[in-house]
Amino acid sequence: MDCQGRVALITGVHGQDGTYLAELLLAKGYQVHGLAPYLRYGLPMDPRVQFHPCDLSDGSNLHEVLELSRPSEVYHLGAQSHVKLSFEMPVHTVDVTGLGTLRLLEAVRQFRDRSGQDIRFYQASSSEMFGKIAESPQTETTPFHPRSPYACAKVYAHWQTINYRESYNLFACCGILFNHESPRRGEAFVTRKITRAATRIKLGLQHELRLGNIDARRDWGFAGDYVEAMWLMLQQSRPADYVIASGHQHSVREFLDEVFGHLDLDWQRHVVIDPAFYRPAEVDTLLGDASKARRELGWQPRVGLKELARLMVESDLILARQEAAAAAVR
Ligand code: G4F
Repeated sequence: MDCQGRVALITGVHGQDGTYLAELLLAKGYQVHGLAPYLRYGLPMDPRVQFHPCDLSDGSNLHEVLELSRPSEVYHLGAQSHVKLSFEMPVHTVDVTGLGTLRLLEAVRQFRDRSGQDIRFYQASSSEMFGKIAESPQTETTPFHPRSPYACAKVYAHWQTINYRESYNLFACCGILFNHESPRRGEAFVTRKITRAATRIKLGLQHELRLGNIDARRDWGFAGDYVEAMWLMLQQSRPADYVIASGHQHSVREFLDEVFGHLDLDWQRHVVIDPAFYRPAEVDTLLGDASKARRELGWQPRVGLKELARLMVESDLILARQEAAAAAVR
């Protein structure tokens, strides 16, 4: 598809998904605008992305950003996205992740009505909304039972997005994405915490890894595959909501086996279970059924868990070697 000259705006552009999505859209010929709270925050960004500072908990310059960028596609990825942190900062999380979505939806609607611009909206919904699961696997029709301030905020944002579609005929899609990881994943999320620690242990830079509930089960995929699904949703003739998942489930324990095994290490000698990393309410198990996305979008994941763990370990080994070299010259 020729997308030359199309304009996209991405919120949360400095995050894992934001950077992968920006690269995908730039490669397709889009002009990409990015929105995030600070200029230097998060991952390095492609210099072709035109950056606009904007905090979703404020939103007072959203109208200006929309007028300046005039996007035909808005990808709303920005959020306070750490589940454990949301218990410590519930009001901030709900403000950014829940109300921030409403601020953006309303600004997008007003911009569309003022300018007559055809505009499509993607909402980053989350499998955390299923929480205490009502059935397995989870599909687009599985009821929600959120278990954290973060998940409650995502349910609110999800339904607001659907309401803007139904009330104002906004072309708006919710991607209910299950966990998706990569070498760019933040170090506070469990997969990256594990690959960072295991590679540092391998090089003698640390000896211990403190974790919470390692019996939790997740459906993990590769972030690079999942951003393609976001784009595909906005290319359809009708807006709809889709579960995006690998359809395979593993425990944190199994991820430890995979990563430490890859490095010829025994995780049992290094992992310490620390109650500080337990959550007041846990989501024990998540498993997605992405049949609708396969059928209607032609989407399917390419990278499985083994390959994902290998990618992350190899990337973190490079970082650990740099750290070891820097320590040696000190
Ligand atoms: O990697 P996590 O922090 O991801 P979580 O909570 O599943 O949420 C992520 O995926 C969601 C999609 O379903 C996103 F919406 C959300 O924004 C985020 O990206 O934790 C995964 C599991 C949890 O059960 C947690 O209790 O790992 C368990 N865990 C065990 N020890 C740990 C740790 N999690 C973290 N972050 N740190 C630990 O030390």
